[in-house]
Amino acid sequence: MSLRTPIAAAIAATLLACPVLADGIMVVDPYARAASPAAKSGAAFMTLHNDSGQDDTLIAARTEAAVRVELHTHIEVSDGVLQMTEIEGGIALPAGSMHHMKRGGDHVMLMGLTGPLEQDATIDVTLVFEQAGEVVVTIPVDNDRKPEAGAHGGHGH
Ligand SMILES: [Cu+2]
Repeated sequence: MSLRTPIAAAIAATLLACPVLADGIMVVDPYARAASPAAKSGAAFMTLHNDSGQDDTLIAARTEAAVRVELHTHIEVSDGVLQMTEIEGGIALPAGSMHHMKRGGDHVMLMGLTGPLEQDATIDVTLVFEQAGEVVVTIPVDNDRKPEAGAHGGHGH
């Protein structure tokens, strides 16, 4: 048995258990999922906390798991019909605020997956903030996650 695997797993577990903290930006409870098992696209969801004391904006994201990454939200185009659209100017994070990305709402869109998003694998996603700069988040793949599971549980801030 290789020594490297358990150590890597332990490090990954530590990263997953704790919110990512970089210059007061916290990323809580991130997960990613494919749109469907054969889909070429997927999305990542998380809650962002800005405890940095200054206004910030999530302006972009990228990952090796997808050719193109966009910050999306859903708008209602007609009665009950939702359509995804890119968020112009990024996701604003005023000082002291939190932003909850969730299914049917804002999300990090992964377009042109470079491989299948396999259950319990992780992907590294680089979030680019106007002030805090680049923050790399290790995001577990959870294709089984129900839309609102965990939204009100877990970390309290
Ligand atoms: Cu989208």
